[in-house]
Amino acid sequence: MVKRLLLILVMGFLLAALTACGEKPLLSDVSFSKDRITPNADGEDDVLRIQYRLSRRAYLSIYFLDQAGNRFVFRQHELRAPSAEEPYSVYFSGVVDGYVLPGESFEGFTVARRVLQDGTYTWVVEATDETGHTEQVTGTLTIADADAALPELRNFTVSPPVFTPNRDGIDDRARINVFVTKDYTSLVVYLLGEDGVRYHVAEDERSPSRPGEAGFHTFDYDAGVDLGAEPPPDGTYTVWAEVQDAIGQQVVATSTLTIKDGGVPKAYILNGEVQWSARSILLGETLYFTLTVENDSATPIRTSGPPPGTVYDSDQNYSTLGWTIQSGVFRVGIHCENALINYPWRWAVGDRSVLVEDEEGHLYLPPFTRAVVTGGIRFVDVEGARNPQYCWAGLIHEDVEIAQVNDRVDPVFLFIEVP
Ligand SMILES: [Ca+2]
Ligand SMILES: [Ca+2]
Repeated sequence: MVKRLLLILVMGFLLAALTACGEKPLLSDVSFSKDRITPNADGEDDVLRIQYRLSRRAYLSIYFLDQAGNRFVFRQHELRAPSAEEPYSVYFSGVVDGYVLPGESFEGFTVARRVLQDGTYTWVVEATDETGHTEQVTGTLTIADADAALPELRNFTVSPPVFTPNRDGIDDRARINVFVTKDYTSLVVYLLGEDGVRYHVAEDERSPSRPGEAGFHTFDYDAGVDLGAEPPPDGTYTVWAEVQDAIGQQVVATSTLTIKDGGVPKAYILNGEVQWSARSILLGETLYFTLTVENDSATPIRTSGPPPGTVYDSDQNYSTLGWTIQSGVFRVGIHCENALINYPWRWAVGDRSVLVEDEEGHLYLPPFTRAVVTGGIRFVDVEGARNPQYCWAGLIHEDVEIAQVNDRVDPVFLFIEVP
């Protein structure tokens, strides 16, 4: 008697549950607009539309099973709100999450999105509500003439692995190279920081292959410093290369790049002030100057000799003293109107008491540091027509610029008396 009552109760519950489901299926109106597509970007049968309706909040999956039962994922357990008046609608171009075929292995890149290989598949649209109740609808889809070649990324390299974008002429740029095996619609390279911020890297205009074409592509990265922007903070970044072909296949490759001592150097002659030893000298005498250089940035500024205190003869210059121009180096220079070259007399922006030396022997004025620079020019002849002539100081960023504020600083109207 008790057993029988229980049975009736259980049957009653089952009936109620069935009725509830029958009234309101979780998943309904599922349709694929085509049962065959040819994903090859020729404009014919390249895409189909998938529609479905959800009666309540659910996790939705759409996947494909090949004849052997291998699963290819288009949507994986994604939370969806109940359908409003219109059903959900999504285009499908044959491209699913990346997968690897039997016997296949890729070196140096991974496949993020890949087209289904030609064949017949069972499609499955599946919804699971928050109680764990699952419903699915299935059908058949044929893939034919798929353009299944992958846009492979080969030999993705970043060099040097550590670079110092600070305009000191040493490792200021990183070069990123990659070979793409197929014509593509987009190729992007960016640095990704641990905080999730992306820094885009532009393709070099001198890249051997045109954008969009298979071949060798190069990217030149200065961290923005050339345009005066502060580079990303020092640290190690993941460098991503992402390529996508016309049918939507995506291949990615990663490497790392470390930024060190990055920054925009800013240095000035303090107060734009130069102390000159005289306004009038006898031929054969020396004009001395004293000024202070200030590194007003968080970046060390590089310099080279000769050291402060050096006295030039007026017919000498930095080159004849053996201190040729080096790209990225800051030096104090003196120029007089009669000089034949720009700022012929140059000095390091400090002496050993304030400069620091790196492992390779390069000298730097540390961040937020001042240094007194002195020197002299002994006038051995009066070249040129002008006497008196203007002489002035400058702070030269060699092969980069002489900032306006650092050019023609505090001129002296110098008379050289010829006995
Ligand atoms: Ca097609
Ligand atoms: Ca550098």
